[in-house]
Amino acid sequence: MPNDATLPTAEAANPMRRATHNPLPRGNDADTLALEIVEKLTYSLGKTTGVARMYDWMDATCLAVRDRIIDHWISSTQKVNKDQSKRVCYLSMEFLIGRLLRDAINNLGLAEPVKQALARYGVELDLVELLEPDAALGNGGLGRLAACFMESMASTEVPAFGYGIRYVHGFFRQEIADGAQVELPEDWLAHGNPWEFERRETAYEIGFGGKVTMVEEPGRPPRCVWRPAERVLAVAFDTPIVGWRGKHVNTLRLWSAQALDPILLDAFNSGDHIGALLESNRAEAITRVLYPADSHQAGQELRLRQEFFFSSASLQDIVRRHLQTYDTLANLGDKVSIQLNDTHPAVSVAELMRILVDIHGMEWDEAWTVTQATFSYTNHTLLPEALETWPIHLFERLLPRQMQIIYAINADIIRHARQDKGLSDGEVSAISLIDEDNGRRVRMGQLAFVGSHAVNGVSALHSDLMKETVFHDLHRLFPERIENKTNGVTPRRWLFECNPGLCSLIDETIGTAYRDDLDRLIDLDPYADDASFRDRFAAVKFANKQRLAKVIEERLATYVDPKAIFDIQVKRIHEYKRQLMNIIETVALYDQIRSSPHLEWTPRVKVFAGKAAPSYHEAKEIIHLINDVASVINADPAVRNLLKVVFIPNYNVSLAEIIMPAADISEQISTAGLEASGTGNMKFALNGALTIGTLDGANVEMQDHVGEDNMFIFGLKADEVARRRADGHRGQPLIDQQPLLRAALDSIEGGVFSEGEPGRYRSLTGSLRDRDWWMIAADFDSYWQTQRRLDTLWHDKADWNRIAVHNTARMGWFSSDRSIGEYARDIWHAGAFEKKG
Ligand code: 26V
Repeated sequence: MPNDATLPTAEAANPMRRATHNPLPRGNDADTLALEIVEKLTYSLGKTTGVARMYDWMDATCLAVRDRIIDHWISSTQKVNKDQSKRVCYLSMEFLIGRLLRDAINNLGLAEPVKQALARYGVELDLVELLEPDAALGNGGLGRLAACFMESMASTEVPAFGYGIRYVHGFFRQEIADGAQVELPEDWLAHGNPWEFERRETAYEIGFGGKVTMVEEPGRPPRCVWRPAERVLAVAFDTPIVGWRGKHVNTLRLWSAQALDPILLDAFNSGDHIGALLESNRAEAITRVLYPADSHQAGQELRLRQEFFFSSASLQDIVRRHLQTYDTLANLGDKVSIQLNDTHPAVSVAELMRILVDIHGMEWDEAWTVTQATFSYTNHTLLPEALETWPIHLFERLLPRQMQIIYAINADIIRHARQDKGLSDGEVSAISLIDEDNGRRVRMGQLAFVGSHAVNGVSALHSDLMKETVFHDLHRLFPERIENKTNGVTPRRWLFECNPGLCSLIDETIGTAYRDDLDRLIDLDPYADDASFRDRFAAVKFANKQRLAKVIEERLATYVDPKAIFDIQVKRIHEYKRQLMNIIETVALYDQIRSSPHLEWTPRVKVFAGKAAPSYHEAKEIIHLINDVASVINADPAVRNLLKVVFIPNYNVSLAEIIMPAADISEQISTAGLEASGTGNMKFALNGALTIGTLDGANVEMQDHVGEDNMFIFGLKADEVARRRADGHRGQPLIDQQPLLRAALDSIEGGVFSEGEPGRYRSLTGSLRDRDWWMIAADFDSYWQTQRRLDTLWHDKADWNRIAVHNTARMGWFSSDRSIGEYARDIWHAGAFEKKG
């Protein structure tokens, strides 16, 4: 098998080369950087400054900055190796990293000199940065969290590897045509990727299908051997992730699929030019596209192949590296922590057992102890439709040995449940790894749970609900296992980089200590009562709104007034997130403005952005409705710019960086109990937006930190939602009692926003009248009232800005450095919390 264990290294060939890396000291001044960038332009890209295009400057800048990261990368790796430090391996199907240049420049403290260096050639750094493709290797919150965590692990010096998939096509590009979403392929690798290093020597064979046989050899206990029918190669591509102040650099290792034989030469030579490439196409298909599914199960064979592909490659890599240092796998859990980011890598539990037992001959019980010590699992959703299960027949056909192992694990768990804990049949079937009721399926959540020593939710409420709902019975069996780790966001990207104006103001006011410890933002809190500070804070917000208004003008040819309230909801489009409630409230407001034009209305701009999974019909209808409402309202002179509605297409990390600092109101209005955490809520509040939201996910803890008076909470609580649903809640009786809501629905159904096709939104409004599963009719009135409270508050600028300042000042706890610190302390025992010796 071609991997770097079998190839001679430079060190082996010549021991003199073992010398530790002593990078040349490089000046951090503009002169040196200008020289280095031009050197890259010349010798790596083959261009002179005279003919270089903006793209070339972008590549050259990335490469010059990358060299400096590499210096830190090598020294970080050498230090971790020398100290034999415990490593965290973060396995995630998604890493929504976005652009990396600004992150790198800022974390290395090179923003000014790089800017000046480029300016010498008449090149603007801000424009260069815009040319970097936005790496969209994720759907939404789960993938972005993985990216924030990678940055925070580097910043807090937790030795870590991120393991995932190098999708050729990331999350689709969204356009809006006639109001509807159109999905187009995304092509982030089209011009190459300056950040990655292909490691052709780090490649592993991944098997699929085939048979399992028992092999009996003299003097050895019988063992199972899996002979896959099909094998593909997983090749590593490494991207360095540099932490704050360049202290530490970790690796994001993404796997790319290749055929073992790139071409079937015999077939080609006999004239079958297409057939000769079939095998390599089939292999490469595994890492070709990211599944655009969020909160519903993608039940495709290719998806299971992706999951196993990256899980197996990562485990083979982890085990091989471990054995380079230790002669046993018994201590794997002391030296490696593998975090399963949701259930997508859960098959790793069975695959590690196979590697330990079948390949390395470990006893089953010991292997199980090692496996549990090594893994931990984070759950990111309670939505039943998102909980992964796979049909047994598919699993068995694709992964026959892993299926046997799952049966064996299941037998052990069930025996323990019956014998030691006295569980009844009903309780046993609830914890079983096999769902017998829906055509026999493997439950990946259950597998991840039993294979881990720690299982966590991502906000306090969500972790509690996990114990009561999906993992109710497993929690009773293993009452110590579930804990909470509330999410966080990296302040580097979500404050320092995206809001330089605010950071300058904070630096001047309280100094720069908060840049190393976000809790120190609290020093800003007293300035909420300082009128001149508030004015400067508001001026920064205004400038950020002007910047967003410009983007809206450029992309949508719609003018929005930065003096109006910017009321923003950006996130994946999903019924539980209730963009529908927001747009219905907008319609009701529109009706009111038209019927009482003489009243003093507060000007508002409603901003929406987000993608809908291509197969999620209702979510796409919601996008269509938002765009239809926008066309009518924005064209109506009767509203006199008091109300504008915009849907900005193609929401991604880079757009979020412009939007977050520009919000006055952050909409976090999910049906209570359904948003596991939310992280956009944190980004907005950190940048001084006021949150209107339900007591859901991390909103609950945000309220604890910023204070009840500084958040605008409305609506049913999680337990009330559950009770109403159980009582057979219906929308129509509530709609009948709410004239504003009734009128808004009537106008949507009457075709006001879909001229000539009044039935266009019948199914959306119909389900609201009927089952109202998402509690829109139930929460509408309190949502409306709370919005009007915000209208009133807007007129008292001192009050509004005081609250905004409190939000920024009190959000320090939501740094992902704090989250990572808790994982490192309570689950991984790594980094500063490693137990040595
Ligand atoms: C994702 C995928 C992606 C690929 C296809 C199949 C599939 C099925 C289910 C899911 C679940 C996505 C779960 C998710 O993104 N959860 C979000 O995680 C955030 C980070 O913890 C959290 O802030 C959000 O509240 C939660 O919705």
